[in-house]
Amino acid sequence: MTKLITVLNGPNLNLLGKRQPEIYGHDTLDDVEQQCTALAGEFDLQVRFQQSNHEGQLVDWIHDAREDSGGIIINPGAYSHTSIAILDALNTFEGAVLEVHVSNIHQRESFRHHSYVSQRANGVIAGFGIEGYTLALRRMHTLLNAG
Ligand code: CA2
Repeated sequence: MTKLITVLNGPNLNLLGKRQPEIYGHDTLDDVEQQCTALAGEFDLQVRFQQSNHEGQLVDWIHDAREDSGGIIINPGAYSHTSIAILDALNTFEGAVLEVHVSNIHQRESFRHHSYVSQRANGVIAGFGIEGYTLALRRMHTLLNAG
């Protein structure tokens, strides 16, 4: 059966490719979704790609993923560094969680060095640009086929 992977993006990531290309590159979130959808097809996976600027919406989508998804790939944006609510929600999810950051958060301001989500994540990718999403999807494929 085709497994569903939920790909979540947090605040301001809808602006990817439209502002600050020196940090986040030129590709848009639509480009990311297309790349993930194409790769998922090769792996017989399906992706549900969602972005919100609202913390509670991301929590609700994590709850939805509890019902139907084998894994979550999440770029929580700035909520990585602040949100215990998103961490708590992810802690209720039984599948694999992979955290993606487009930029290298460890090379940036010190307030970006800590991520609450990393405490739950099975793996973290940072600083690989948007390629991080497809790398995470490859890793998800490996994890789902390991058990
Ligand atoms: O590097 C990442 O992916 C981040 O999660 C992006 C967040 C930032 O708060 C995290 O520390 C690291 C910010 C997303 C803002 O995205 C924009 C994209 C283009 C233009 C402006 C903002």
